[in-house]
This record gives sequence, structure tokens and C-alpha cells, in this order.
Amino acid sequence: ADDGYRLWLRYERITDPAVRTAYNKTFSFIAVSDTSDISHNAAKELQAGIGAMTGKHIPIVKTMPKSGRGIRLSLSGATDVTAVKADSYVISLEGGNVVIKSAGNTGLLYGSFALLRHLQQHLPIEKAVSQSKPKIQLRMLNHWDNPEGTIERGYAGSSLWKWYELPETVDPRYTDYARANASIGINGTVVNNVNASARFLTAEYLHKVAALAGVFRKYGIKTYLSIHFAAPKTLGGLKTSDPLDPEVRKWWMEKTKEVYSIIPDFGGFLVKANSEGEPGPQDYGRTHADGANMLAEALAPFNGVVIWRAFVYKADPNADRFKAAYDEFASLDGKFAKNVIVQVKNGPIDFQPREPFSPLFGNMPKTPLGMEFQLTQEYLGFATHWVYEAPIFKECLDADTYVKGKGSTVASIVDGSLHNYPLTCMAGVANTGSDRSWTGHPMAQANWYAFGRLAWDHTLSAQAIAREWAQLTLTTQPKPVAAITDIMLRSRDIYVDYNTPLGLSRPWTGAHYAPEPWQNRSSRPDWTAIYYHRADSLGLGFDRTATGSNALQQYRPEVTRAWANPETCPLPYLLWFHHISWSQKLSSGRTLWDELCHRFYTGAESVVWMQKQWASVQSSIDPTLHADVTGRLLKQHKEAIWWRDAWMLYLQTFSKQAIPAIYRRPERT
Ligand code: GCW
Repeated sequence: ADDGYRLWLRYERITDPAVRTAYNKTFSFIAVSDTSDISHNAAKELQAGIGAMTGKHIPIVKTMPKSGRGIRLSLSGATDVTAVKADSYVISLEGGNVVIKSAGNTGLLYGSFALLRHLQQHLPIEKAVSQSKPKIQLRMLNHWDNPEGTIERGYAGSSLWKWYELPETVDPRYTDYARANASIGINGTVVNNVNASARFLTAEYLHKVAALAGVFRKYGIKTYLSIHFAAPKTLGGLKTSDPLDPEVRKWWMEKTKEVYSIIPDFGGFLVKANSEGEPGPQDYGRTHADGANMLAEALAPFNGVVIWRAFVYKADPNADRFKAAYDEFASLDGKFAKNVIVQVKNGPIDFQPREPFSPLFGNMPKTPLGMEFQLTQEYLGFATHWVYEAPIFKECLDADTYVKGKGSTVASIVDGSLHNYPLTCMAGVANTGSDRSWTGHPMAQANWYAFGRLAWDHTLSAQAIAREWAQLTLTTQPKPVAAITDIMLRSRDIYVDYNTPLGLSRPWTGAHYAPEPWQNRSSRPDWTAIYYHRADSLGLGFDRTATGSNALQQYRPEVTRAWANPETCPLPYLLWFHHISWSQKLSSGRTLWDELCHRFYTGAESVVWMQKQWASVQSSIDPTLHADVTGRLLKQHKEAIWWRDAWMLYLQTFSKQAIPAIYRRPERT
């Protein structure tokens, strides 16, 4: 039975005789003269993958045999190539052989995985001819994993990293993790939580991290660490962690040197500073740039980078958190050292089911802005709700900021083309854990997959990625693939409808799971539900127009215009920007209250549709996996009703209106 462990690298035996014969004829050897670990692993993956699909042992050889057809991995002799060049590849057909060419061994690895993807879809060999180069340089996972093995906002078991047995014992699963990442082009991983323990910078832990890096490096993946900004004090015993203090700067220089002596190809530091209680340069009256530049100086001699997060906001219930990142960072543009990237969450608040794009994108032309997406489903129903996230990523990447006129998409900023950034970065907060299926909900594997594919090429469509993933992971039969793709593409809107429709946000406290739109007690004055949804006797929603917080002004006029008028603001964003009265007629023809009822009820009802679609593919899916997802869909439906009812009953105390009769019928569970 398939427990999901093999992800999209299943390499199922091909049963179609025509396809198998064609593949058998073409693949009788894999020739690779380059002896690096990465090239070797590329060849090994082809051998294992094609071997499993065809049932044939394919030898790996150094030089091309005189007869027979096969695959040649060809490394061009070019030296001193850029990272992007080294990752790019060309697949061609030469005299019956499939040739994968690249200027770097990583390109050979990515080309090999591209070929395997192609063959897993049983496509004709001639159609594999292609070329590809990544649009983003640093394609990374950010793990929010803690030293004691827990994962902040992780719903797939405990951490993959077994710190207590490292570095002596190196779990073979680390290799499978690296293979999975390399197969979708991911080339960096931050192994620890941004709420960082200083312990990761001790020699003891650096050696553990080095053991992981030793595995990852063989798949073209660099290792990074999140750092605790106050480490000079907590770890170094200094009196301060002031970034302008010479002793502190020296401490970081020496620490960084030590890191590189243990992990020579270390990638750099990820930093959460002055955010949600984490220490930072502002503790000493310094700026984010002062903090980042201190670390940049220490990393520069080793070509390391600083990835500094823009996720900041004050514990002030009268401020608009929406505006915080822009307010703190935009004016620092031009002040960051060359090897600093500022990493921005896709939306201005915090990975909500639907957010407008962060207004910081486009407003730091001199500072490379990296994208931070969240793969783990913190606000998307953890591991019981099926939500395919590619539409979330695409919505943001394709959004037009208008900062240099029409067509200034967020993607064009992040990929460096709009402002000529020398560094480009896209990060996904990982959804992996020690569960056999890696991601808790087996269908959440698609979010990891989609992230990697989009970091490589953000022009791919959510649909194409869904189809490809389903073919690789679940079945190659066209009908079930279409049915599954259909569920995936609608899943996010369905979730939004029963969870936070029309631009509502954050009706939760602590765990970010149970609906608690009434919950107004908390450890911080701004961490209340009412702060976000602003329900009152008049209506609902956060006024961010000129009569309210005026956050809309952080966007270019074209964007502001599209959202500033409550009559024309697209409904998915309505309550993000407007406080709307309960009886106001919306563009749908319904009043706000009726539209809310409509969304909550049809959203929850649509989970029944998902269940039916999933039931229809049963005969094509592994029974264990099918049963697992069926169970999760049952739970999802119950929870959708729970969400709907919690919201509706709560909002009704303000609207004082009835739920229209058409929705009040017996529940189908
Ligand atoms: O989404 C919020 C989470 C925190 C997280 C923080 C952040 C790692 O609730 O758990 O901390 O954002 O992104 O820093």
C-alpha cells in the first residue's frame, strides 16, 4: 500500500506496453563523465527511476558505449559561470541518445529530474527536448523547527531533524528529503525556526547542522541558519548585542568564521528581529539596516547572504498592522549592504487565506526583496483541510503593483527583472515533518511541489502544476487526474468561503484553528479578533480608506483606485478595505448579510462536492491513500460547518438578521 512516503518520485511500473517498449529501446545506459557527487546522484536517480518504471537495470558508465542508445549527462567545460547558468539545462536528442547539458552539475541534476517528470507522465521521448533556467536564484525552504524536535505551526509530526542523534547518526530520510527538494529545483534550506534558539550557533549544534549539510550538498542544496539576534549576549557573554558595538561586531565575525570552518559552503543567516518579542537592533536604538549590515559584513568574505524578514508590527491596537512593514522598511531602501535580501510575506498581515499583496513590493527598488510564502497550513485548516495553495501564490505573483506602469507584477519584482536586483529569493515555510507522508494531509504534498515549481518558474499555471503533480503522485489515468485537478483548483476558494469570506481575516487566537471571532482576551492588545474583523452594530470590515487607516495609500494610484471604492472593490477584498453596513447591496445583488450567508453555506456545502469527486476516483487510487483522504474530507466537512456556524451566530448578534430560509435545511453529513 502507498503511504505517501515516495511523494511525486514514485516511479511506478509502466503498464502500457507501447510506452514501455519505447522507453526500453531508448534507455540502455546512462553515461556521465563528471565524477562529482551531484552528477553521480543525477545518474543514480535516472537509474533508479527509469529502472523502476521499465523493470530494466540500466548501467551507469563513464564513456558512451559504441552501440545502443542511452542518456548522456554532459557538463560543459565552462568555468566561472553564474549560479543561474549552472542550474540551467538543455535536453536534446542526438543520434538517438537523450543528452542533458549544463554548465553546472546542478543543471545536470535538474535536467535529470525534468526528464524523469516527463517519463513519469508517459510522454513521447521526442517531447522531452527542452531548455530551462530558473527565474529565481535562491529557492528555499524555511523550517520553523526547534531544537527539541517540535515544529512551530507544523502539522505533520515532529521535526525531520533528529538533533539528539546527530551528527553521529545520519538518518537516510535526510537523503530522501534532499532528493525531493532537488527534484523541484529547491536549492537552499534554513533548518531552524526564525524564533531562533541561540543554541544553533554553539559548536555542538554546528556539527549537527554540518552533518545535514553534508547530505544536502550532494543534491545542490545549501544550508542556512536562523539566528538569535541577542546571541552575543546570551551565548557570547557580552554586555550588549548592539550592532554598532565593536565587540559585538567582532563576535559575529568570529562566529561566522567558525560556522564556515565547520560548513564551508554555508548559505547565510535568516533573521526575525524586533518582531513578536524577538530581540533586534531596535533594542539599542538602531535600525533594521544597522542590524542586517553587521551580519552582512561578517558573511561577505564567505559570499554568504543575510535574509532579513520584514514581518514586523507593533503591539498597538490603534495602529494598522497592515501598514507596518512598509512604514518600517520602505524608508531604509538603499541603506542595506549588497548581500542583504529583505524577505517579505506575500500579504501585509500574516498568511491569511486571502490577502492583497504586500504594499512593500515595488517600494524598495534598491533592496532585493524576497518572497515568503507559507506552505504549512497555519491558517488553512492544518492537516485536515485540503487546500491547494498554488492559486494563493499565483494571485500574489501575478498581481500588478504598477510601480513602473502597467505590468509591474510582484513576480517581476521578486525575480529581479523590474529593479535589476542582483539577488533573488523565494522562500516557502515548510510543511514537512516526520509523518510517513511527510506533510500530514497527503494532498498537502502538492503545496511543497507547487512551491518548488513556481520558485523555478513563476509563469507556470496553478492548473498545469496540479495536473503534473497528480500524474506523478496519484495516477496517470486522464479522467481521475482531471477530477483531482478540479478539486485542487477550487479548494482554496471553498475554504475561504466557509472560513473567512469577502476579505475577513484572523478570527482566531493561539492555535489558529478553532473559530473564535468573539475572542477578545489576549496577551497583546492587538491580538484580538475584533481588531481584525471590526464587527459592530453598523456593519463589518476594516476601513483602510482615507476615512480609516488609509493603508490603501501605500499602493500606487491604479491599485488604490481598484480597491478604494466599496461599490467597485472586488468582493474577495471588500472587508479588507471597507467597513460595510449589514444591509448594503453588493455588486452580487445581495446585501452584505445575505452574501455572507451565501458564502458560508455554499462553502461548507462544497466540501460535499469535494467528497463526491474524490469518491469518483477511488478505483484509480491506492486504497490506503484513498481511505486516508476520504477520512480527512469527512472531518473537513464537519469543521466547515463548525466554522460557518461559529461565524454566523456571532455575526448575527450584530446584524440582528435572520439566516435566509433557503440555507436552513437539514445538514447532509
Ligand atoms: O504566522 C505567525 C505565526 C508565528 C510565526 C510568525 C512569523 C515563527 O503565528 O508562529 O513565528 O508568524 O512568521 O514570524
